[in-house]
Amino acid sequence: LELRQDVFSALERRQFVLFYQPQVSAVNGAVVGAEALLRWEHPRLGLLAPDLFLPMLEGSPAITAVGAWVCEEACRQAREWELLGYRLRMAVNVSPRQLTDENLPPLLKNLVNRYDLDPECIKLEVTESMLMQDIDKAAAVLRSLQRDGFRIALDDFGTGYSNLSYLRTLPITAIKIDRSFVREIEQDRRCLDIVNGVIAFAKSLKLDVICEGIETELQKEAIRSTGCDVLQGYLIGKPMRSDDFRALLLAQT
Ligand code: G
Ligand code: G
Ligand code: MN
Ligand code: NA
Repeated sequence: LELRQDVFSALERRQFVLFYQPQVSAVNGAVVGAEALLRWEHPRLGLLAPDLFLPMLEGSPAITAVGAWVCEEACRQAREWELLGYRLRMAVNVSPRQLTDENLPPLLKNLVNRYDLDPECIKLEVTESMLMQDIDKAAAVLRSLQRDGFRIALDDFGTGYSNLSYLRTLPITAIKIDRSFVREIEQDRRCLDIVNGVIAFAKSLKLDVICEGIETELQKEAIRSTGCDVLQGYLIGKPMRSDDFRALLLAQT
């Protein structure tokens, strides 16, 4: 209850922060991207994950302001890394409300111009359930983003209905295989079979594939054997503060 009151002033109090989780090449382990993940530094309760507060904002106009802040902060950070010599792909999660907001494409276009970024470096992560809420509006927003050169990933792939028609009709450039397939990969042979199958059809559609939720070496090796391009998970790196992410970049050889 108290959270619900505080969350509406968190933005102006500058209590939101983005954490970044590394995404690495499955071939050579180089950091190729980051997923921006929102956190709320609550003055008394400490660091709060988005599941605790984003649902309270969704459905209110405040979600638009928070979403815009996330986009700007992610672009600012991508530019900072570029100036350090690292051209990374920045993945940004969008909310259902943003995905049907016709102002999202111009907002992002303005940001990449302002921060002198290639729109190819920004990847919006959307889920199937978001697309389903208002497919016509979402499709229009995605097509506009595609025209501007942004990339779009289908997050949590393999959960939900996995309606493959979205891959044909929408400008999706990547899929993120859901971590539920990775979690059981050592115990359940079918998980590996499914991942292999998804990779094969994703490649034939010329989609990039990211596997998330990799927590153990065995999972990593199993996923690498499938030919997946990019790996993400606690084994590779937990979501971290910008300072720690920079240290990770600088420690690479
Ligand atoms: O970071 P964590 O694993 O706690 O994220 C929990 C959920 O919140 C995930 O589904 C993630 O996609 C979502 N999420 C994280 N950051 C953002 C954000 O900036 N905007 C939106 N809309 N969702 C986010
Ligand atoms: O729904 P989405 O894929 O955007 O969720 C991202 C969330 O997944 C983040 O909150 C992040 O903290 C979490 N996450 C990232 N890597 C791992 C992992 O290896 N294991 C688990 N259990 N969660 C992870
Ligand atoms: Mn995501
Ligand atoms: Na996901």
